Amino acid sequence: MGQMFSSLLSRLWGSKEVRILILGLDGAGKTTILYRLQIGEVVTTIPTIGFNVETVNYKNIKFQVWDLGGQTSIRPYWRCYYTNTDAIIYVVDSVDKDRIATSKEELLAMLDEEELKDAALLVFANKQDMEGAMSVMDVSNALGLSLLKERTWTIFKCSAVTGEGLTEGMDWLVNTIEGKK
Ligand SMILES: Nc1nc2c(ncn2[C@@H]2O[C@H](COP(=O)(O)OP(=O)(O)OP(=O)(O)O)[C@@H](O)[C@H]2O)c(=O)[nH]1
Ligand SMILES: [Mg+2]
Repeated sequence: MGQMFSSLLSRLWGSKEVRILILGLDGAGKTTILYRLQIGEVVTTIPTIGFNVETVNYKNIKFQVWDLGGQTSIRPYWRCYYTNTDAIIYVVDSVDKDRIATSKEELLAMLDEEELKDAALLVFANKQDMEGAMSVMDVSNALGLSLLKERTWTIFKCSAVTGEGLTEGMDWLVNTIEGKK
């Protein structure tokens, strides 16, 4: 009853909290994106050992955003955070052609997890401000996104440094989550 009441209240006030995970290889730009979304600025980051968690308010929705470290040794711990995840933001360094295959492997392994079967997937082809960045189409093909079955997904090009593309991605998340309510 209490739960029903609080869910009614949160619907009335539009304060539904949405749980988001930001995943991707180390150096992809996850932490930079998190703080760009939260405070609107480019912060100086250090590699994340463990996680950062912040609340991002966007279009009347409260996003609880978990940014997990992407180093090889830390990736096995991603699964500890999967429960109750509404959406995944998967960040790719579009300049890092050498590791795009690794990024694909990690993405597919993560999407195989039962706990994430209903989570929407937003891919950010990040670092588009840099010379030699793969196009959004190239990143999409390299990750094999078109082969994903029964997954609500999209990909946007973006730059955490210029801010390009981040709003478009967040708008897609809002629409997708509103549609699923
Ligand atoms: N030019 C450019 N640099 C970026 C962009 N996004 C992130 N960076 C830089 O890339 C480096 C790594 O960014 P982080 O946000 O720390 O990467 P991360 O994905 O959190 O890495 P881990 O915490 O190790 O998993 C930093 O030097 C950022 O300033 C971008 O869009 N353009
Ligand atoms: Mg980080």
